[in-house]
Amino acid sequence: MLTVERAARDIETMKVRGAGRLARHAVQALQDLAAAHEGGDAALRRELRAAAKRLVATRPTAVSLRNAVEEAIAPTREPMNGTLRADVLAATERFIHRSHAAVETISGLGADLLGGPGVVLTHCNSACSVGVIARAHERWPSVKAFASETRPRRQGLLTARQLREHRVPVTYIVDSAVNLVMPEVDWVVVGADTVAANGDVVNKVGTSQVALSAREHGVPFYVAAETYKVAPWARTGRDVRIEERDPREILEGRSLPGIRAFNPVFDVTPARFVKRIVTEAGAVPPSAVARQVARARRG
Ligand code: RI2
Repeated sequence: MLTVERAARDIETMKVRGAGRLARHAVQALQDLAAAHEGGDAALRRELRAAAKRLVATRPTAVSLRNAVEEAIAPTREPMNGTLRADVLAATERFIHRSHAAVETISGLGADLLGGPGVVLTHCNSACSVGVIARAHERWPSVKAFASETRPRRQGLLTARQLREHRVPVTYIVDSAVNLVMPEVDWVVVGADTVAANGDVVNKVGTSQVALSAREHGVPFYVAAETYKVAPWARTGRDVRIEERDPREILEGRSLPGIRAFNPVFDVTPARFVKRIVTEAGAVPPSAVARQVARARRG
């Protein structure tokens, strides 16, 4: 059984990371809580609300986490069909299933968008982006990739390994080599932690620099993200709180007396740098993503 505290720690320490994965991890903990509950609805409602608060606070920027948790505990506000326990079990199961399916759909739609062989660059480690690149490589075996290191946690290594498992030829580069290799790149594909209503994209720090370089070189910049990463309440990326983590992550054991270290985890890529956002509901220009998601949520 995955306890709420254990899931919260896994997410806080980034043992579990990647906006989609951590959303599912949190939802799994809520499902396990409901499954093990032996009391009545009122007690379960209280426990679920407290658990949701704890889980959402772990990674403040990831709207995926907040939206997923809200969906999982929606039956505490609006009863569905059965007992609260049965309703939460159904809601959590539905979210986990739908979020896996969304990655699959996005992989196919993203590959359609690339539309042929070429070189893709990605930043950080996004299941959606890896899916798009792997699917494109299945269709056009000469597809190749660059994975940027992504300091300070070097999630680019995970990306490089995952692409290799899919047999995609991949070149691992340091973040500061992105602009140098951009002339060899045909498309950039990155994931997102949060997408604002105007299409601004909040993703791993450094993403906006990759976008700047892509724009300078005329390389299309695509974002692959499930609809539950869209935050209608954030008018622009400026409305999203950017998580700052312990500066020791960037110092890697060194001490720099008298020097302030600043470790922001995400940055905002303006919508105007983004050519298309690929969700499971289709690929749209960033200005259309909020409407698309509202339509998808209405069913
Ligand atoms: P998927 C990650 O955040 C990265 O910023 C990545 O681009 C984004 O989540 C989306 O990943 P972190 O958890 O959901 O590493 O596409 O801070 O896997």
